[in-house]
Amino acid sequence: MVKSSKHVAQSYKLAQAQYADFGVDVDTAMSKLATIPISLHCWQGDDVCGFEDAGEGLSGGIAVTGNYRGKARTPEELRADLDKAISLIPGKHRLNLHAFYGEFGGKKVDRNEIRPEHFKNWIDWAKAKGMGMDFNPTCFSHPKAAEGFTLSHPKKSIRDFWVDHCIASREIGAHMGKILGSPTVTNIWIPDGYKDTPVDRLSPRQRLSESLDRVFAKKLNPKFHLDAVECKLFGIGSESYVVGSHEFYMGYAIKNQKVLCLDAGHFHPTEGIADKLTSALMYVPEILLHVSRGVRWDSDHVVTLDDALQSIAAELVRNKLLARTHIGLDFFDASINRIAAWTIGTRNTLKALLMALLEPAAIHDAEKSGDLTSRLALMEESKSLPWGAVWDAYCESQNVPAGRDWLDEVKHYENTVLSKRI
Ligand code: RNT
Ligand code: ZN
Repeated sequence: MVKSSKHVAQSYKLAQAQYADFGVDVDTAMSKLATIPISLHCWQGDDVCGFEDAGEGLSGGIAVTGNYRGKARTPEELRADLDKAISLIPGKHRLNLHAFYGEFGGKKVDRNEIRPEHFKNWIDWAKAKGMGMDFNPTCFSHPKAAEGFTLSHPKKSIRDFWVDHCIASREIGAHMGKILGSPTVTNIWIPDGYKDTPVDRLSPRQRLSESLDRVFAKKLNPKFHLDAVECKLFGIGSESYVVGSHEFYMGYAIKNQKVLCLDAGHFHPTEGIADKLTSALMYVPEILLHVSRGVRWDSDHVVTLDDALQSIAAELVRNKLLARTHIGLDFFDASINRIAAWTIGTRNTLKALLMALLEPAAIHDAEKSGDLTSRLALMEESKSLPWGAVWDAYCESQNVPAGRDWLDEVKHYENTVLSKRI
């Protein structure tokens, strides 16, 4: 059932008045929301497979489960699926690409040989939409990562290979940023670690630090390119030790003034990343968020509108951190329609930001004046303000479906396009 625009407009009017009562201007919140880009991760569309010929399975302590029909098998299909998702998400966003999604024309191009030309179609696609792009070296799903170590591998020849891959990735990122006129964040995540307890926890970290120094040796213009590093607590097969831990990268990013990537699923199961933002941003220049959802041992479930997500959005807005934060998504689910997964996760991230932008200033005033009773009371009361009506109006103003109407479009696409991919 298509929700009538009339209902959206009526509910919006009432919501506007209710928010005004709280001193909140909903139009200002919507205009601000329209300026926040979310970097959509290409890898939700094909279960983190990529387009190399090698036929290596997914490795590196991450796993995709499910076998939902219609996974993208070619760059063209992946771009078409992204187009569909983008048409259902309000605002102007970015594309986050992994290195093994290059287009190699059927040739064997190893990871250390990738060049900007292998990404031309992606860049052209983004340019035509006025989108920026972000990038990632792919340090997994490769024979030289099969021993579970890459940049910190004890063998120099293997480290060298991954250093070269990361250097090539930075050059590609800088090229994208230059062509698209917006800095590309190239994020390094490596799977390195041990399943069981190591005795030497130090040497791999020393090697990682050295490798990173080599990767970052060449200065790139921050107008076009930024470097990020991503930590993790544990992965599948690296339960006992991960070389690139939080403390490791926090230290490295501070020392070298790199962008620190915080993935919401990369900490202890009950540990949120919201409270880390103001601390980390005192010492690192910028943050990259991997908006994700950990569930038990998996770090990458589709993002729901849960407390963790709302806390992250609230921290960014309340502390005016948006200008120094790059928001990207990182989840992969093959058990549901993949375009729905993108749409749900991205819309939820935007909803959380909208809720934060609609927060009454009176809550801040109460805290400043030491009236902690009012702070709690207003915080709780504001939770039942009609943000959903503002969201629907925002979607309509951005020409995308309001409410659940986007689902009909995904179902239609599934029946007419995805079901034909056998
Ligand atoms: C893995 C990291 C990393 C990957 C992507 C594919 O745990 O979160 O960001 O998900 O690079
Ligand atoms: Zn991540």
